[in-house]
Amino acid sequence: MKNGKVVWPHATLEADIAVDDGKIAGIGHGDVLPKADRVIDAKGKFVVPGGIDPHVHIHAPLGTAWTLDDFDTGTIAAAIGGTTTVIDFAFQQKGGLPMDAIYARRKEADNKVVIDYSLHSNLIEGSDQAIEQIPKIIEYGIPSFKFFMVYRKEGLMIDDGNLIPIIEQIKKNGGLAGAHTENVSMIEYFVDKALKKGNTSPIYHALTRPPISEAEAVNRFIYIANYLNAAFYDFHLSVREGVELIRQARKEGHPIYCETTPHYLTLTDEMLKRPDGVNFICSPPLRSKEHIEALWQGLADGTISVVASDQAAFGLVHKQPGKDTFAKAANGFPGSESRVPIMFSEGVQKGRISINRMVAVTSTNAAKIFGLYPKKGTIEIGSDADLAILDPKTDMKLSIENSPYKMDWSPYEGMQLHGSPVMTISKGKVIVENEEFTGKAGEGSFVKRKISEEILTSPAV
Ligand code: DUC
Ligand code: ZN
Ligand code: ZN
Repeated sequence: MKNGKVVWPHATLEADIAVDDGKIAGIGHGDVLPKADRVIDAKGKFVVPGGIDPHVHIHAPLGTAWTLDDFDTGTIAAAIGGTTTVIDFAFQQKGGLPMDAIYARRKEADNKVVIDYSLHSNLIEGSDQAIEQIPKIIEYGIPSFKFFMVYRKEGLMIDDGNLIPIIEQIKKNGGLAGAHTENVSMIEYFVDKALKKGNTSPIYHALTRPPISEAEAVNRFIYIANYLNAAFYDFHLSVREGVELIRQARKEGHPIYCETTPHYLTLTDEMLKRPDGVNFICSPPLRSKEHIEALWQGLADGTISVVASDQAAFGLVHKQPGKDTFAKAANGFPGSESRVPIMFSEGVQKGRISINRMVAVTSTNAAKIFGLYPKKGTIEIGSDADLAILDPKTDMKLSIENSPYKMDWSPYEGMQLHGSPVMTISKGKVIVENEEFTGKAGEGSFVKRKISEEILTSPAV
């Protein structure tokens, strides 16, 4: 690859990149690099590490419904959007063991994924046997965990008392605890009250999960993690107060990390008032402009380390039941394919973050936090040749018309993008070119992860 502007979190350099046997073999200028079978000219374009999307739910049972993608269509969508690694979830079953969920998920994914992938362990019951398995899960190469502080009635919540022995065990074995932070009791109270009054329209989804219900849970998890001297990753942060709490904890030196998503950065709760408002139900809910601005600020100043998609490909069929009452709509949006394009167009091209920061939050930081670095998330000799080429000159409208898989709606319908990925390379092979996917199912692999001591003991990224 020649003539591109190669981007890292701390530098941008015009350079050529040589690839051999799926790895980066050289970075420099043409005459010093080995001759190549194919030379890709990236003049006028950015060459970035392939995106890492550490929060996707491919063909997953969330609530009562299954998301509509599969490990082939789901990872093709990610690849089309410049992403070369995803981290999905292995949901422990009721009465089951977390390792069994991991084996089942691998069976489903291994022959289908088109890019490399990993899993988080999502514990929904902290039984003694489940806690006993934590060292084995980490040893297996899955050192990150997610818990729900909400969804008590659905049987998914881990309560605060149970969190203590779980986090202790994770910390002792070199893992990272993460959570969906919403205050369950407040939300149950507000939802019951709204429904009793007949307040069932979509906007009540947001009104019954006010910012305090998220901020309080972020604060509580930070307290618990700090008390146990443990690291913590907050999934899908959406509120200003949460940004402030995490900024303060990191300033004090605690290893606290968080992610936000493109939908919290670009869509407001006003969407819930539209005739198709029911489609815009997700949890935590979309927020007002004040929160969007705080999230961009947090991204720019280093408080927010990661932008993930929270891909949950629910179609209209899953959203429509919410027309009777917001409580019945499936929670979540498709969008893994739009994550890097939106961050490039809305973030870099609009001057909110630099291209270097974009690389950090869409790739390098996730690689570091979740233990994929330097194999993934950077352009260095010996790293996997996972690359995306971004063209700042392309214009594209996000629409269901050009959706890479069979979705019947897009939360970003009509959003105009200036600049987008035009090529994706996974382990040295071009898998997306001219908007066409050219890879194959099963070419991705499960990647074992190990998180560094630095990440687990200080706010390292
Ligand atoms: N949490 C997620 O991470 N994704 C979709 C729904 C939810 O509650
Ligand atoms: Zn969640
Ligand atoms: Zn999610």
